[in-house]
Amino acid sequence: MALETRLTRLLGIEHPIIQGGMAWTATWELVAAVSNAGGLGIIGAGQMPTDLLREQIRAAKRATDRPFGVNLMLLTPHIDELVQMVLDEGVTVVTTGAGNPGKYMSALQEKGIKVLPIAPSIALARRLEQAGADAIIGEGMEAGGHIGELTTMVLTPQLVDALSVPVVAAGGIADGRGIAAAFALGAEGVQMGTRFMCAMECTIHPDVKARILKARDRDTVVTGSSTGHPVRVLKNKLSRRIEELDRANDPETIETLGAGKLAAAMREGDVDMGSLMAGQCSAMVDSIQPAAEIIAELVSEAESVMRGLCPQAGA
Ligand code: TUI
Repeated sequence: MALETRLTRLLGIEHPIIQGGMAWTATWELVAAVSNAGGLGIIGAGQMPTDLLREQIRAAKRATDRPFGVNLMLLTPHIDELVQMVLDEGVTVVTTGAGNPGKYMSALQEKGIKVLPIAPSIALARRLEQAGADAIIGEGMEAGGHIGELTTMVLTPQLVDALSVPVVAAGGIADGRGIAAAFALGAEGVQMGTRFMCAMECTIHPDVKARILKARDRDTVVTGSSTGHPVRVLKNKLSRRIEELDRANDPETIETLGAGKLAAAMREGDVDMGSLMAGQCSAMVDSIQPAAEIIAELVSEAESVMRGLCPQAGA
């Protein structure tokens, strides 16, 4: 049984597994490893300077001849410049987060780039489909980083009912059981971030990987709700300080305090005062493995779970 779907055909990939485009985390080394293993690697642009992102794209191209993508974080002040550079360099796929990519859609698609916006709600997903999105990534609030309000379990089937384009489920998926569950809800692919943070090829600081491996079920918290941009992180000194500021309704201090803290965690390993963005499924990640091994394990587990649920279909 192969996990072939409209998504694998749309993107020209072997397995319907997208690696989340996490800022300061998903660099070309991880991206190329995931794409070479038959998934879709995505470079996390975050607030990266344009030249650095260009170098990342070029390095990924040298390391894989398979499709890969870039995630554009739409709150980035120089987003127009990043979009222009991506148009010039050419990638297979752009995913977007933290906003509505409507105004960039036609320019990207005219270059043959598939656009997969991330949507945390049905209304936004409908608008993005209308605007021409090739598929929609529905991200539940189990995910790490900036999140919406709905869980993956309720978001996914509603997106599948509301849309004609393929739906990719994200948030809370860490193993083959999660993939099988997403497929049961009608998704045609999954996006996973946290599991890939513990890939061998992921270049984040080893102390952050260690925190994920150690995490238990209730070790993440959503902070920054008072800013209008809630963010799920592993609990630490910074998250406790931001919780206090949320209670004091002081979004300005949160914005100031939060600046640069994701890079401080992921690049420098500041696990106390850095922003440890990671999903609830941190608790389900328990080893550091090569990306190819993660993908092979995910596919084989998903297939065996699906066969177990529906023995005739697997016969
Ligand atoms: O984008 C993410 N995850 C992220 S972005 C990020 S950087 C950041 N840091 C601090 C504050 C805010 C961002 C860290 N993690 N995931 C995809 C995602 N997109 N989650 C939620 C959304 C989203 C939210 C609102 C997408 C669209 C949207 O639209 C609002 C509108 O314009 O209608």
